[in-house]
Amino acid sequence: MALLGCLLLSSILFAACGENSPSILNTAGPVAESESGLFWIILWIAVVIFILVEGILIYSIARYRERPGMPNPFQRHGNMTLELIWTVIPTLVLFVILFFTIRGLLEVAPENEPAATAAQPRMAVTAVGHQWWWEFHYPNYNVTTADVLEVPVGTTISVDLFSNNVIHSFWVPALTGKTDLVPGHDNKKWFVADKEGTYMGICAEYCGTQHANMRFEVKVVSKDAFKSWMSTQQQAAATPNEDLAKKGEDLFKNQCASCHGIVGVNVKQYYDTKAQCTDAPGGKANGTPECLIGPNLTHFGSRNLIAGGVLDNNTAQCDPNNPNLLKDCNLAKWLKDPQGIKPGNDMAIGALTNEQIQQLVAYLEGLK
Ligand code: HEC
Ligand SMILES: [Cu+2]
Repeated sequence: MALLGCLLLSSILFAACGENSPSILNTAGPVAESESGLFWIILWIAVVIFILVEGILIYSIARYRERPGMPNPFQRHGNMTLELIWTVIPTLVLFVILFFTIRGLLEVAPENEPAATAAQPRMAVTAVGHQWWWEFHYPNYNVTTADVLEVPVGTTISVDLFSNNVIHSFWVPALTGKTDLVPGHDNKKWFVADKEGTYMGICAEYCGTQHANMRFEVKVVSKDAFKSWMSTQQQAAATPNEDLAKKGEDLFKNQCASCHGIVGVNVKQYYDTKAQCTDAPGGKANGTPECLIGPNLTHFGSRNLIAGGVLDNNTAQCDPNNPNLLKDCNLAKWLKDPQGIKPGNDMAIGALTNEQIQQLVAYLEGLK
């Protein structure tokens, strides 16, 4: 039984060791390293204390167990020296942990964001928590995207956290710990990614029924790859030239443009939700072009996730002429039944015919 128990336990432990597992111990940058460092310090202190206390306990049980004819042991109740010792030692241990905790807090605090240098530049991003998906705005480039936060490697990413609905929490286990997005309270955070790769991000504060489907990806690419990605994102949407996609664009204008923006089609430019979509004087109301309720779709075809990661955007399976489009292509599934896939989400639309879905897939997946 013990062996079986150990085997089962180890399988649970090692199950988390995959390359891309979103673990705080699988770090890819200095902020997460500082945080996991604190975890290890506290764990090792606890291990030492555990072995010490359990060791003395087991030793005492064996050495001083009751034997026939033994007298009652000496009673130490009320011994001031002992009482002091076992009050002071834990207090000191807690102060050591407090020291490392405060040091860690200061290391990753917004005030300690590294200054931009040639080797490690800085980039600002606004992360907006919607119900239930993430929007990312790049103020220096005037670009807005959703679900995937693409960033260059070795760059300080300075994140402005904004919500105008409920509290969400931004968490990318491999890169940085959690910070809440509190309506009316402007939280900031920063992180650096040292390694290229794709890291999972999660909303870590319960925000409604689809909270678990409010995921995102941080895609870390080389500085050159980022530049070329960004210059594509800055372009207006591609004008479709084949028939299916053209019909898709018309359909979008008629049925989707009240909630989604596509630059060059129904909006002139990307908008900054945090700056424009507020209750403050001069703020725009929900439903205006500056303040649409759904993700901007200008370059939807270049993204990996659909609707907070509830589905992968499996572009390769989305050839509009595929007779099994509705089985194979996740975008088609989403358009067929957004409420079935993500119940309660804000995309409430009338049923589309299979033909319309085919046209929309042709159009949207072409928006690279
Ligand atoms: C009433 C507003 C509304 C209408 C109308 C609407 N959508 Fe949406 N759409 C949303 C919202 C909100 C989301 C995000 C839902 C979520 O993730 O919780 C969304 C998500 C999406 C996504 C996933 C985008 C991403 O980046 O994850 C696609 C694609 C999409 N909609 C396409 C369409 C198309 C095509 C139409 C027209 C047939 C349409 N939508 C009509 C509100 C709307
Ligand atoms: Cu959330």
